[in-house]
Amino acid sequence: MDQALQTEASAGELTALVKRLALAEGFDRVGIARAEPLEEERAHLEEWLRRGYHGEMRWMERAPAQRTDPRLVFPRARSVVVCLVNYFTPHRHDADPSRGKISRYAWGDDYHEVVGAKLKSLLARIKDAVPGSDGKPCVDIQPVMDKAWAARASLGWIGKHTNLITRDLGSWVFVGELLLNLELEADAEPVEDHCGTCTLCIESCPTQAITEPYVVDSNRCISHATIELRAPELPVEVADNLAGWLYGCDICQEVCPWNRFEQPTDEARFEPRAGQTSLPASDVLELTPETYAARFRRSAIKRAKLAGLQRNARALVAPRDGGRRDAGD
Ligand code: B12
Ligand code: SF4
Ligand code: SF4
Repeated sequence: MDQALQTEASAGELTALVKRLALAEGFDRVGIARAEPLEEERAHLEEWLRRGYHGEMRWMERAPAQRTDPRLVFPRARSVVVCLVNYFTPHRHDADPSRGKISRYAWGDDYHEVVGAKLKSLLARIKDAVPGSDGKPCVDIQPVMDKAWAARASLGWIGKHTNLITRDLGSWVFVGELLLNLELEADAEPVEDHCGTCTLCIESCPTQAITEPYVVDSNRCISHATIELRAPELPVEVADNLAGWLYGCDICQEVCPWNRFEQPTDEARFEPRAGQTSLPASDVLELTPETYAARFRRSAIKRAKLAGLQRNARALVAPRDGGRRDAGD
């Protein structure tokens, strides 16, 4: 950051301004961390990759140094402004077992677009207010560890299910960042880990994907299998324990006591499309490339591709012999 600019307004004044603008943009929570390498997190990331726990996500192997050092993503970064958006809407999954459940995060419009647009708009406001300021918006797809930054910015802790938990909104929050060239005051009072002796998420995972506290093996995770995996069939351990999920999985978060504090979001774009929180497997199997593209335009569900979604629907209606199925039984 230019020295002249930085001395015109104090770090404290700039920090207050950035936080005010973030809340005005509609973010639910905002915190600041210094743009420094994430040393401990890098060790965990490398161990996770070494064990092959990233499954199909080969792109996670690329540049762990960049993933854990924001200055390799935006060289002038001095601060990481971490912004949370609550996505909880007060709807439940359909009890009808012929329908496949969609995970909450994908009920409404694609969060990459919603959160990404808010971050871009926040950056524009900051640039207007502070001459010479610049930054880079990041949400999910950039090589930046979103949850680790949220924990660094004192917005919550990473739970044993590995999602970020806030004390007041639980874990139904998306995480995005602005890497900024402004020297801001960091929120340096970390939120304590409040998991305590609880192990509900670990015990409730139908595929034992949480192999130890704070570690998810994607190869076993329903979310990874139904969203990321491109194989023509689901892995046996997932197909036999699908628990009614068509796209993603929310079980480890649904059982978490901290999600009793969930509050409805103000963001109308996260309301379930056409009121649907689940989809009939038969409807999914009848989709054509055209009807699929129209139904899931600007939806995160597009990530699974039509072939992936239909593979998941097939696994729901016709489980393998001896397979346990919570939907349709
Ligand atoms: C890869 C990925 C996945 C993978 C792997 C999940 C994972 N745990 O990493 C899969 C496909 C399984 C996945 C699933 C989901 N994801 Co996802 N995913 C990501 C992504 C792209 C990278 C995460 C990452 O860096 N993983 C690397 C590993 C090493 O990190 P980690 O498991 O979190 O481990 C950390 C700690 O647990 C700790 N740790 C690790 N090992 C150990 C060992 C010990 C002993 C200790 C003490 C600590 C420790 O250190 C690590 C670094 O901080 C982020 C977006 C991003 N760019 O950050 C979204 C993100 C994490 N996903 C998100 C969401 C919403 C989901 C789902 C809920 C979607 C769904 N409903 O299906 C599920 C949740 C499943 C789960 N229990 O994690 C959100 C989470 C929001 C939140 N509140 O935390 C993110 C942040 C996207 C976003 N920008 O909002 N995801
Ligand atoms: S998302 Fe589902 S499968 Fe994956 S760790 Fe959580 S409960 Fe297990
Ligand atoms: S279910 Fe229990 S152990 Fe798991 S994240 Fe929530 S509080 Fe932590």
